[in-house]
Amino acid sequence: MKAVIFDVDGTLADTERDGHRPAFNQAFQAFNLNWHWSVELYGDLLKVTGGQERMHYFIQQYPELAGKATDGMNETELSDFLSNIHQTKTRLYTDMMAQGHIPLRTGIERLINELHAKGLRLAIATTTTTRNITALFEHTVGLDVLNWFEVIGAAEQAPIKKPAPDVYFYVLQQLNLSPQDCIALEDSANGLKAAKAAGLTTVITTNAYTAQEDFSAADLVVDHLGDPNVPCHVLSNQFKAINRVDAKLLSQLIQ
Ligand code: XBP
Ligand code: MG
Repeated sequence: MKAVIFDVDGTLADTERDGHRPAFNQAFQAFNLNWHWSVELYGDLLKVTGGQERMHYFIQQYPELAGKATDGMNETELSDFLSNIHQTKTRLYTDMMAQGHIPLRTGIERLINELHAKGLRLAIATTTTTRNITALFEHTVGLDVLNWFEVIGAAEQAPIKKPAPDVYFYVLQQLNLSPQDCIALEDSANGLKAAKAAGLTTVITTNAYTAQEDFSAADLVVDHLGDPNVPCHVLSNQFKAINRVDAKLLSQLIQ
């Protein structure tokens, strides 16, 4: 194992329900839209990765909730409108991160520190925007830790989002490594599809939104990575006895 590639939303931190979702809702208000994404509705909207793509899906899939606000717009006008909302949403989201209410998930800081100490290479492969990654690190473990990540593949680098493998292809190319030398950490079926389509061994940490998804293609499924006093639970069939996911276990999965 030469590198570990981390997904962001849902994997590094539970950012969706109490981060992205309320930021979207506040942005809708700022644009005088009476759109509101409930916790439950957001679970369905998460089928689509990428904030702008998710708003497109909402308008198409839930016309009774979306109302007439975008009626009469052509494709370009609609994309510009959603892009403006999304910029506001990103600002609101980063402001929210600055309040520091969203911690990293169990075991993330421990594993990042261990991998870095062992000289393993670190990368990020996400569909979210770079500013959101910076905000998450800045207000949790700090930007020094973000600097340990050699490659950051985000929305700007891979406009075709997961489940497409593009962002993983970008990261592998930048690392100049083959997928056999790397492992991906993901939390969702879309993330798993993307990582697998790029040929990567993949560990899934489930969360409330993704726990029921199909992870049969994953190499290991756990509820979280585990910490010394907080053992993880293995949800797939192998390695039942482990308490935490560490560098040794990750390299065993690759072999
Ligand atoms: C998760 C996503 C993102 C976020 C919202 O990305 O699909 O769209 O929900 O962020 P990942 P943006 O799990 O790959 O990190 O609004 O910036 O898209
Ligand atoms: Mg994710």
